[in-house]
Amino acid sequence: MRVSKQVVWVGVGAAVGMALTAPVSRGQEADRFDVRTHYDKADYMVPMRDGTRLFTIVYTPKDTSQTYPILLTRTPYSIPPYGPDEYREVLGPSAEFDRDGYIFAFQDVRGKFRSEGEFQVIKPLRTDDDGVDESTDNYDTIAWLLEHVPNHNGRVGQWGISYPGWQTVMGMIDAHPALAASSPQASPADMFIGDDWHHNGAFRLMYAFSWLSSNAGTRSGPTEQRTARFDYGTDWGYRFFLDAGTLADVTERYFQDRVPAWTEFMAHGTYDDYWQRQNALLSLDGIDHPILNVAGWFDAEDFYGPMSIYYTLEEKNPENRSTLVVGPWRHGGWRSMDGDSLGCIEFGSKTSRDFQRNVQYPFFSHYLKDQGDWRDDAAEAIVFETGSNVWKTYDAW
Ligand code: PG9
Repeated sequence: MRVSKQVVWVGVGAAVGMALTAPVSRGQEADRFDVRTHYDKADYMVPMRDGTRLFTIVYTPKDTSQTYPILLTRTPYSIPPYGPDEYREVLGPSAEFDRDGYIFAFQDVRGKFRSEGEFQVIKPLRTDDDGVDESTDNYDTIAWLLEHVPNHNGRVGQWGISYPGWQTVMGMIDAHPALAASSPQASPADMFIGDDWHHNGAFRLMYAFSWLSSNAGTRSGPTEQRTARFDYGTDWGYRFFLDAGTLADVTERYFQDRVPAWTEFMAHGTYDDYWQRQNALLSLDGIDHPILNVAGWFDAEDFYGPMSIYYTLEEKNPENRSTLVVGPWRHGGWRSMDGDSLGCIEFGSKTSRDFQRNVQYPFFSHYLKDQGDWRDDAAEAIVFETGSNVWKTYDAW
């Protein structure tokens, strides 16, 4: 890690110049405004180049006196509420975006929930020009939205936490030219080396077991229903896994051949071609739009991912604007928690709100709307220092 100048980042409003999977934090509740009053909701089956149609919900501002950028999130975790008259409580990465006015697009990725097709966990990029992958699905979705959703300003931003963060990275590769700003947050980069399933090659049975059993089973067709969480039959997780037996026993008892990714994992116990083809770091060349990379110091799932993505972007695209943010958060905590404490450790301020208001929101405002305090020469790294409990900015990292 190379650090040059350090500057203590002061305060709210001094803008330095995530999961969808997670509920919004208490701090955001206070800021809520009525989405239904200000936005219309529509859903579409968006065709991909191979004919597969992906279910997409778009919220558009009722005020059509101006144009708006599109903010896209693509996820395998569903995009409820599905009913035409039911609305999300918060549309953007934080409530500031809703008030400001964006076109918000949410999509079930290929093979998940109401989308057609087959889901493949961390699908490798295509090897032939005629193939499809998550990068082409991102591209085709943006192209379709620009053509069919009225009143946009021609610019698209994308963000997501964890798997949707990885989708954001896929969108950055061979990006649609209208993609003007991306924020991958806690994205995995390499599932054998440092993220989710393995840490330095050691298989994380507990995590793979729980994630795959809820998210990766085969399905009979599109659905709005989530898979019920696996019932461990005990709240003593350690005992459960002690008793689970060998990996062959786990396969026999719990998975059989119902979860393709589990079967594949069992067949690939080393860092072979199967895993190497999933390594996003190998494909991060030619990225030429601004990127905001977000990581949490205490993220036990995907800390390697955002850090290695940042380092690789810097190495392969030295001229491109790529900013690193690291806060005192667990996985996705910058959206699901206030960030003023973790366990018994206090951080002295609501660090998630600091990030949402002073970094994330100005970043997108600048690149998608030409508004706000963010500057093209913003700090290279915006990092929370635990212990002294201050945000610091660095012009090199
Ligand atoms: N860390 C989760 C994940 C990402 C990618 C693949 C599988 C799991 C997540 O929180 O989305």
